[in-house]
Amino acid sequence: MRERWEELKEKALRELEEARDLQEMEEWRVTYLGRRGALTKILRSVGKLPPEERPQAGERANRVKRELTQAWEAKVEALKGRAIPPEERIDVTLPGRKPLLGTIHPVTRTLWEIYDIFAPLGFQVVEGPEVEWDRYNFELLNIPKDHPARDMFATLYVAPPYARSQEMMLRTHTSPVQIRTMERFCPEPIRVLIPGRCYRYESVDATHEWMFIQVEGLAVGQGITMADLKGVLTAFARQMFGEERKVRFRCDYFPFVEPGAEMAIDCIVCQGEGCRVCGYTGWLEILGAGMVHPEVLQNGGYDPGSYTGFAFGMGVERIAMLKHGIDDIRLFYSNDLRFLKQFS
Ligand code: 2NL
Repeated sequence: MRERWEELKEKALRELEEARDLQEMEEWRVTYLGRRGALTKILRSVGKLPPEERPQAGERANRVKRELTQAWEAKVEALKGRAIPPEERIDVTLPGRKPLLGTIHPVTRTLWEIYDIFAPLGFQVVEGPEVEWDRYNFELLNIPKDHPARDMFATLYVAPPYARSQEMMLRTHTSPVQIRTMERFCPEPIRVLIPGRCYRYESVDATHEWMFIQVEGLAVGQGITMADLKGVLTAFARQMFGEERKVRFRCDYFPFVEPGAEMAIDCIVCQGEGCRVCGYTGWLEILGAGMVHPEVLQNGGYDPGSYTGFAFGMGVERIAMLKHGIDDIRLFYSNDLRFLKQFS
């Protein structure tokens, strides 16, 4: 009996020696000290010994159990506090690795600046589909089929096999969303700002892309006049390009307005003196505008007898280019971080 105890203790301690981590320690504990462990089993057999042997055997058994428990506890403590090998060590004093942060695209940034100017004037942002029906992109905007005004918009049609490919296109401007908004809100007065991607079948160069971001504004209500148009757009030009800006309105043609106008500001580079940027004219054209054509008001559901409105549209890239002295529109869409990071 005595030898059995010693043997068990030796074996247990040898195996304990070999345990390398806390999991192996736990396995060892279950094997020897657990409720179904070797030690428990032997302790139970003490009860079967003749009564005179029991006290001594019991004492011995308890001693071995105590010794093994202490050995186990000591090693668990040691393992917990063990020195971590160099390859597993973490130097908490090292500076952190900088995560790669994206930045806001310069066109988005410019768009947000435009929102910030128009929001206090009561304009809310509305968006709509980029693939449009001929009806919304052209017909309802006073541009009937075979009308020469269609030549203003080199259109990308949605290709066959769509049966009505000539009826469906990538929108050439955001104006179809203006019509959709009028249909939705009529007869309420509206003031909306409509941003989004537009597409044209263009050969790409420093000032033309086949995709660009347009933002249009539209105000419809009773008693709106050209004075409102001029006041709102002058306020915009001065907040965007400097309070000292002069503005110039000249006649222009857009099929969906009458009268139509273009707005220019005195050149922000030469202050109107004449330079390469303004083509030695002293002026920079920044947007097109006009009083909403009565036909278009009607198409949006408003009675042109009692409602009027003004509208305007601009290319956001062009605004960003003027503001930051960027000379090539392609820079916005070529994913060159050296360019993009300058606007963070
Ligand atoms: C430009 C000129 C313009 C509009 C857009 C508009 C929309 C409706 C009715 C009347 Cl639904 N007008 N939009 C009017 C004049 C000019 O954009 O050069 N855009 C880049």
